[in-house]
Amino acid sequence: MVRSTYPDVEIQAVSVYDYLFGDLDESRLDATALIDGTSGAETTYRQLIAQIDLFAGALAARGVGVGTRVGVLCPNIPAFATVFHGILRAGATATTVNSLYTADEIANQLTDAEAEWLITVSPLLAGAEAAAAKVGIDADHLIVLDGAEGHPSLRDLLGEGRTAPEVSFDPAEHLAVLPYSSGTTGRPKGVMLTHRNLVANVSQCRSTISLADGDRVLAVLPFFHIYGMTVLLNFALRQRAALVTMPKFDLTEFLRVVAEHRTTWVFIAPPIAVALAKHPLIDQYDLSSITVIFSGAAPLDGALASAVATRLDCTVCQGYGMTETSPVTHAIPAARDDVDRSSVGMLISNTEARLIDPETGADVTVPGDGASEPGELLIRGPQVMKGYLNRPDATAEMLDADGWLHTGDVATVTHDGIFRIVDRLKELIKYKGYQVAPAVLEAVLLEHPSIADAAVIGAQDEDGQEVPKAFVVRQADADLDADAVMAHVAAHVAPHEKVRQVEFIDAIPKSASGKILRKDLRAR
Ligand code: AYL
Repeated sequence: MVRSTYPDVEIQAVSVYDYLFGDLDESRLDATALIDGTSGAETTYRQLIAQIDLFAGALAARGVGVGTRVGVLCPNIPAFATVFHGILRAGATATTVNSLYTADEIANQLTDAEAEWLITVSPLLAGAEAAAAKVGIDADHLIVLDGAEGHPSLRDLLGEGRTAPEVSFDPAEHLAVLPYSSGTTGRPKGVMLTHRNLVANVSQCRSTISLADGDRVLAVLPFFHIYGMTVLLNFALRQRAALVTMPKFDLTEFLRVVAEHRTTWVFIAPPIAVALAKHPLIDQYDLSSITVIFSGAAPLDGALASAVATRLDCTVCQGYGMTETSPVTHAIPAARDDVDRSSVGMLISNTEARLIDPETGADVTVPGDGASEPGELLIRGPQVMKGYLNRPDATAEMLDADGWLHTGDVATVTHDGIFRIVDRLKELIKYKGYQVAPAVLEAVLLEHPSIADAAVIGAQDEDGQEVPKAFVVRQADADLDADAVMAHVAAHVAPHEKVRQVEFIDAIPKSASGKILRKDLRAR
């Protein structure tokens, strides 16, 4: 077993709202909390808290409280913070939805999470309305923040001038959020994260990641995903930094926003690092404000990390974790120049890890010198989820009786506690840091009349980034080419889930019990 080398921090038994804003220093109230990167509009901490309270009050007046689940389908805009923290402040649970999802995917999540409300913005209204209709959410339960005929708007709700309700719950048990993750296998499942999980992960980040007040943080990674939710919306705000929001990634706009708002920390996923290392546009902008680029959600190549660090003259760090761990478990401390940037750094505070042989379950030996043999990474700590919603079997597969979470990732560890992720046992694919569940794509492929069988795995593109690849068995005499396969999938899934490579094959290799042998496909 490996324990974090950081001293343990106290995890306060309070709600997310109380932890983030309960003891906000008078001197910080008028500091900037949020900047809309598109319009430049600023929100101070005082304004943000007032809006959160008003929003929570308006929700409570409509019966939203402990036990209510609220879907949030919204890009990164400052109002996301009001909505998200307002929902939690009212005692309700937020289920954040990928804003790229199709109407069917939105509806699936809302149904599974038993959401009774949906909050969105007018550009996403068509999908939101279709999903709401499917799920039985009425127009008055579909809040459109910037306003739409027949729906409550943010201005309407804040304008009611209500005060936040008194709510009481046990932070260690009560669900703050239900983000979706496919975990090691199958379709997306609701990840039950309590107030304590989220408070813990922010507390752990605070003691190990050096972002501080006065920092200006680029918030381009989506708040609906656990990375943006915890690291930006919770951790950066708890540090009293300013978040500069961007609703989507576009390289030119990204560079303009960094240069204009002089952001100091930029959180990214690896594909943005590829652009920062290679794209000619980079030289046309003043990016000298950047001190740290922090990458997570998928493997970052070491040579790519150095190329970015040299070109932008900044520190590049990497973190690791998963939705099921709120998410952060490992990070490279910005000040540690000696830690290899292709590693994921060390365990953050209050966190323990084991590496086990996936076949035998035996612990891998941690050597006195050099690096260990690879083993499946197991994690234990206060950030580990309560389980998957309504799925005791899937929960039991991932979380054992002693509280160890089986990540499905393969890692090594050095004698001084530096971890490296070297492989993935689970079927999950990461495309641009987003989750893609092979099971979802395989079901879509099998709906095509000319496809007899199919399997999807992760393959690499020319930049070394992971992309979904389909192996397809055609029906006898079927006239089907790769473009037709890709077009069929694209018509049924969100853009990040598209199949990007196709190989035709005679038969999908399967075990005696009918399980797809993904290892054999990867070996081809
Ligand atoms: P999910 N290197 C390799 N693989 C990674 C890394 C990394 N740095 N980070 C995440 N993964 C993979 O739920 C790994 O397979 O959460 C892991 O099981 O969308 C899976 O992605 C989890 O995917 C941070 C910043 C964590 C971001 C995150 C990412 C959370 C992604 C800590 O400081």
